[in-house]
This record gives sequence, structure tokens and C-alpha cells, in this order.
Amino acid sequence: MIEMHLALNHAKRPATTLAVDAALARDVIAGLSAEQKFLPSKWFYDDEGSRLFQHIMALPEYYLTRTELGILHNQSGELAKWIAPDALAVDLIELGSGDGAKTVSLCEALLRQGVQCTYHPIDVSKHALTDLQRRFQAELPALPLRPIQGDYFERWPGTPPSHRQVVMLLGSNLGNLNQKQSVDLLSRVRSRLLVGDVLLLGLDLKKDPGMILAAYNDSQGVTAAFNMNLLRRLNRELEMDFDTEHFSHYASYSPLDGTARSFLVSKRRQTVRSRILDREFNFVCGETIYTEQSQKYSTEMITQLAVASGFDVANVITDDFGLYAIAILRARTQQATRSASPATIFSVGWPGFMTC
Ligand code: AVJ
Repeated sequence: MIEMHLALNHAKRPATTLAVDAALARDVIAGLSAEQKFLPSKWFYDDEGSRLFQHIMALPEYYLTRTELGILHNQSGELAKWIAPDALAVDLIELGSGDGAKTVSLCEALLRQGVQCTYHPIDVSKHALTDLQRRFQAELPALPLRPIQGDYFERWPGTPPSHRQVVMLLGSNLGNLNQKQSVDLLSRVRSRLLVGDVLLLGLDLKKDPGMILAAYNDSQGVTAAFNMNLLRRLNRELEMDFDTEHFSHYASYSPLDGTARSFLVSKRRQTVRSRILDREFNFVCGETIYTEQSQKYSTEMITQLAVASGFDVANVITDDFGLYAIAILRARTQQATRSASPATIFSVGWPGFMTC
């Protein structure tokens, strides 16, 4: 149905027609037609969105990035011991490596401890991988580097069974997924691993709710601009007519479920159209679009997530203030995960909310 609409509208157009991302079109139609409107947060990251996120990471209120970097830097020796507990050679596979800035000190520590290690950074951004290659060439030329551009699971590196695979998913990126999506992703990772292989997860922890809320509602309004940029993207890529003056940013954090949520709020009753989609969407005054969830975890939740996905928690390493964690999970034998049904797994303050 959707493809037909797109094709028809394209046929009517002159040669200057926009290249429409069919997945974006589908997500927008589904999300803006829902009873509670929503848009998946993965669409934040066009060029401008990526630039704004770089800015967010440097904000005083956004403690996540610098705290994680601190753990990777200050506790790299300790982390290295968990990554390479035996004499096996290590294949370090990073999902969403970006430019590799945060992983250098960890790799350095591995080499320092005499671990035979190959680094396989995977990222969708070619640009980020080029920066990564330059950085590692300059700072750690001795490390064998095998960058992979594309989708994690399509491009998963083949490594010898005699090697220990160590997968890293950092940056609190898992937090954007709801509990089912998280278990699905970690289970897919688990399916690529052998018993004893390791998964390192960078996760934000539950803490003072005011501190968390401030991280998603910064005083300079950069997070608001980041959220609002999604509407600008839809205007450009789907020829929509959102007037960003008539929407505002709203962030919430609930200590009950540990979920920070971002919304765009319609400041008035209005109708937004897309010529390309041949649709219009009505908003009443105060109606919200749910654009992002950022999960905060307790140690119990980390354990539940691990167990539900076929892992054991080997250790949880935090900064001195307990703000942020790098959880070290170990792939365990599969049958231990078959007992509980997903509905009963998350008994500790993590009720199932809608997909976003
Ligand atoms: C990139 C998903 C970790 O959820 O904290 C930052 C994105 N959104 N401010 C997060 C984000 C608003 C970020 N992650």
C-alpha cells in the first residue's frame, strides 16, 4: 500500500523528485496515525542530528558520555582482565564504534597486558570509520584493525573458534530500546557467540531523578533542538509542513520504571501534511509525539536482562559515584534461559511500555 502511494506520487513528479526512504515513510505513517503518536528515535541522526548529538555529549548536564569515557580510561586495566581472563586470542567486536575515541585506552590496556587482540569496529557511518582508522593508525599502530561498514548482523566478522569473541555495545545505546527489543537484540548477539564469550554493555544507572531529567532537558536547549530536528528532517525528506514554532520539547523521567522519555508537544490544534505520503495528520492542542526512551538500570535489571538473553553477569564496573556502568556479561549455556517467559522476567520495576 505505502509503496504504491509513493510510486504514484513519484510518477506525477518531474525529474527533480526526492529519493524517499521507504522505511522512514512507513514509520512516519504508522507513528503519526497511532492513538499515542510516536516516531522511532533512530531517525534523529541525519547530518544535523549527528552534529547536535555531538554537542549534547559535551553539555554539562549530559554526564553519560564523559562518565563512560572515565570508566574506560581509569579502569581499563581492570576491564582488560575480564575481557581476556585466559590465554585465548581476543576478537574485540564493537557494535556502533563511531570514531573509536572511547575504545583506544581499552585497546591500549589489552596490548599492554600482552593480549593477542584484533579490533573489529562495526559502524554504519563510513565517515566515522575513516576517522577511527586515522586515530588508531596514529595512536595504536600495533593493533590489528578490521573495520566493517554496515549492519551488525549482516556483516558480523568470521573469527576462529579458538578465539574469544568480546562484543562491545557502549554509549547507553541499548537504552533506546524497550525491554522486548533489548532482549531480542542481546539474544541475537548471544546467537553469534560461544559459551564463555563476553559482552560489554555501557548502561546508564538509576540515580537522582533530577539529575537524569536535567540531562534530557539541558539549559541551553540543545536537546530540544535535537528533538525538534526530527520534524525538520520530515519536512525535508517527506515534504511535510511541520511548523517547529508550534511544537515544544518535553522530557520526563519516572523513577518507577527508570525510563526517561522525550516528546514533542503540539502547542495548538493543527494539521500537518505530507505531499509525498499523500496524508494529513491532525493534532489537538497539547497532543504529544513520543520520540525517545532512554532506559536507566538497576543492578537487578541488568541481571534480568542478561539472564533473559542467555548471559550471566560476570561483573558490573561503575564510576566512583555509581552514575554509569559497564556490565560484563558472559555467554552461558543456552538451556538455562528457557525457563521464564518474557512477561515474568522483568519483575523489578520495569513494566512493559509501548514500542518506540
Ligand atoms: C545516544 C541513545 C545514548 O538516550 O542518552 C541524548 C541519545 N537523546 N539526549 C541517550 C540522546 C537525548 C542518547 N543515546
